[in-house]
Parts: sequence; C-alpha cells; structure tokens
Amino acid sequence: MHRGLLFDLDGVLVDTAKYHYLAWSKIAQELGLPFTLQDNERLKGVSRERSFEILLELGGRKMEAGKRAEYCARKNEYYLSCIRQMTRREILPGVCDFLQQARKKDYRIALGSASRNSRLILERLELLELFDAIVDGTAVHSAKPDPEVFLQGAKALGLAPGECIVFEDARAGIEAAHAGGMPAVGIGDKKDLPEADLCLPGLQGADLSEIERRLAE
Ligand code: B16
Ligand code: MG
Repeated sequence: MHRGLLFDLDGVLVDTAKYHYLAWSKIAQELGLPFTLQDNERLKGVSRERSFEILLELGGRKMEAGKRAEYCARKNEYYLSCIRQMTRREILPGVCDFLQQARKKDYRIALGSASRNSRLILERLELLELFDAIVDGTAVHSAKPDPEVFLQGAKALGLAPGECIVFEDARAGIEAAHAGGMPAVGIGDKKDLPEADLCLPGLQGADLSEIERRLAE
C-alpha cells in the first residue's frame, strides 16, 4: 500500500499538447520550418527549450542561444493565450473522480510536471486545491528522464520515493519514476509505454485498490 500519488500534467490530467502544437506551429510558420502533428509527439514531456531545439533540428537549422530564448518566450505567449481560456470542461475523463477517490483514501497528492505554466493550468481547471504539493518546471533543474521532479514531489509530500506511485503518459516520465525508485502507471498503450508497471487507457473508471493489487503482483 502506497501513501502518495504523483501526477504528470499534460496527457494525464489534461490535453495541453494541442495548445503546445498550435503555439509551436506559429513559430514554425514564422521561421519557415516544417512541423506536423506527428512531429509534435516528440515534444511531449520535453522542456520548452529542448522542444525548440527539436523544432530547429527538424528543419536542419541552427540558432544562437539568445535568439532561441526570444523564440521560446514568444511561443510561451502564444501558448498562454490558449491556456488562459481553458475551463474545467477540459479536464480529462475520470480525473476528478480519481482525485476525490485518492483523497477519501488519505493518499497525499502532488503534481510532477515539466511545465512552468502548470499552476496557471490547475487554477483554470479549478483543481489546485486537490493538490498537496506542486513540483514543476519552475522548481526543477533536470528534466525527465532525470528523477528530480518526482523525488522533489515525494519529499514535498513528506514521503519516501517508494511510498509513492507515479502516473505518466511519456516514456521519459516512466523512466524518471523508475530512476527515482517509484512504480509507474502508464497512461496510454502498453506498446508505447513498455516499461510501465501497468498501463491504463486513462483515469476514467480507475480504481486505486485494483491499481495497488496489480502493482503488488
Ligand atoms: P511549458 P508535462 C510538458 O508537460 C509538456 O508535455 C511538454 O510538451 C512541454 O514542452 C513542457 O511541459 C514544458 O511546458 O512550456 O509550459 O513550461 O507532460 O511534463 O506535464
Ligand atoms: Mg505528460
């Protein structure tokens, strides 16, 4: 039996990937770089700066650091204009019930996300008060697959890493959980997340007792 749950944001609680895609598409257009929805898959769970490097690599372009920072800031403005409009209706199916279930069972709950906008997103979704701790891109130095974000999350909950379960939709996040000594529930298909300890298509209908039982097998 675990005592804490650590949630990734994008792809687990909400689909912000579509807004990242819109914002990066504008930047790609401005720079005349090729960028498709398929390419966007490579940016999931990856930091803003690394995302832009990937975008430049796709077009075989190089750019000096100062200019890269300008484009990252502009992308974030485009992204912010999308997420400022978000509402509770965008919470992924089953998330609210699952968080309530966790609270009733006395699990502590933390966010472990690469995004520096995660607090604003949780505010827009009116989910902030369900979290005991938020660890995100504003607090972390090393991106997933480094375990830092989840180790900080466990610490913020006052728990040992082994007392926590991570919920993640990206391979790098599953790797980060394992590097930190935590089991990882993959949100998605087992073929995309082969290292996950177990996979669920989403949190809809997810049952914590069943998850604990399967993790103990
Ligand atoms: P920001 P997660 C990640 O969120 C996104 O999946 C990734 O596409 C994005 O680049 C990253 O956050 C940084 O986001 O630009 O808002 O700081 O999956 O770790 O919750
Ligand atoms: Mg994610």
